Amino acid sequence: MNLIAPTVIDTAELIGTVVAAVANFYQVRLEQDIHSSGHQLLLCTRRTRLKKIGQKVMVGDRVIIEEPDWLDGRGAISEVLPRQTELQRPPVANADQILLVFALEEPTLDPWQLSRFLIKAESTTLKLCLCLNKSDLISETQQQQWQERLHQWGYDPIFISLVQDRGLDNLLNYLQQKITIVAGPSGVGKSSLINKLIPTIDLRVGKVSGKLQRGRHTTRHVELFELPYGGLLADSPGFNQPDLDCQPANLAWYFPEAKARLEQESCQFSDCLHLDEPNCVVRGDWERYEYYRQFLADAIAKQSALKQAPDEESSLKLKVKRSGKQQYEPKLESKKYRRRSRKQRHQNLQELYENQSLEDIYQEDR
Ligand SMILES: Nc1nc2c(ncn2[C@@H]2O[C@H](COP(=O)(O)OP(=O)(O)O)[C@@H](O)[C@H]2O)c(=O)[nH]1
Ligand SMILES: [Mg+2]
Ligand SMILES: [Zn+2]
Repeated sequence: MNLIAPTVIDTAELIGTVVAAVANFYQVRLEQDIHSSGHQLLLCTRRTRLKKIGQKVMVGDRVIIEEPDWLDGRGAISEVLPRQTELQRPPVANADQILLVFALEEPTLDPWQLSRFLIKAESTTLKLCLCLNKSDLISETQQQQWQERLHQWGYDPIFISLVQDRGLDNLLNYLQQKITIVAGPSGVGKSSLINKLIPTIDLRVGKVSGKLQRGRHTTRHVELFELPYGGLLADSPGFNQPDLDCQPANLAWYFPEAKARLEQESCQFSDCLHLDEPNCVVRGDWERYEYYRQFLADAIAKQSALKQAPDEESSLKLKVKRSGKQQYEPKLESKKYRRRSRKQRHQNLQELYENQSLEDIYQEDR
């Protein structure tokens, strides 16, 4: 135990990773072990200088902390170190990979929905790992069929069952020492998986994120959870039907089976969209070619809709509905920056989650 509070600290060297963010508060896990007898986590604000230059702080950012108050576990973020990667949805910096989780049953694995998520994940620069849960609910034969089918798509999924504790060691190998975004539709076992891998946390399991339950615990905020042997996991609930907002010309590259063709040969036209153009090397009898055509139509529609309404872009956002219809919706209006009361500054992050309104949470980052 360190009974004497250190008087001189080289604060320039104090570096940590932001593991949670709510409004103007950031929870930072320190990399150094020197103060582990006191606080490994500091609740931090952002230096005014950073606000002035418009430097945002994201979950996953490595930051420099100044003026640590070891007694209260407080500090101030003075600098954000350069990001290796940056995702907007969910907003996470420095993630290494995406762990895409689907269930084989309950809900039944839907190849179209799975493909939407796969394409979305492929369109980031992050590595992708596909994990299929609830293998206890299907037969060996069915599992093998999925394995072969997905192999044709270009994937080698990890089959797991959380209720039977199957396949988890295999999965852990992928997660250690990495920042991983856990993604997938609701009900597939993402929260159960995180609870299993990190026994000290207790995420709510079995909640379907319907309209009324889209509270900030379940959908809006991102938090990084630390694996017992190193590595961070981000739960990213709340996107059930990812938007395909990629460039139409890039779409084929997000299908591994099409990408393999493009890497071997070229289409006659460099801007080939692989529809009816002559001498196209992508068009063909691969299983997901029809999905490619549908997703391409979505991507083109979305792009031309954005072009038609450039002025509205700032106050409106384009949403693609489940039906495929597009619609502009107003973005959340951000409130003016408000000074926080002393009481509020002394709340901990957990209380803040409970008390903040959505607008407050988003006022800063819009
Ligand atoms: N049969 C079966 N059910 C599971 C398994 N893993 C999770 N579940 C159940 O699936 C439901 C949804 O789990 P949850 O973790 O909330 O999914 P999330 O919405 O993706 O976070 C819960 O009722 C879990 O108990 C599994 O391996 N097998
Ligand atoms: Mg969940
Ligand atoms: Zn082509």
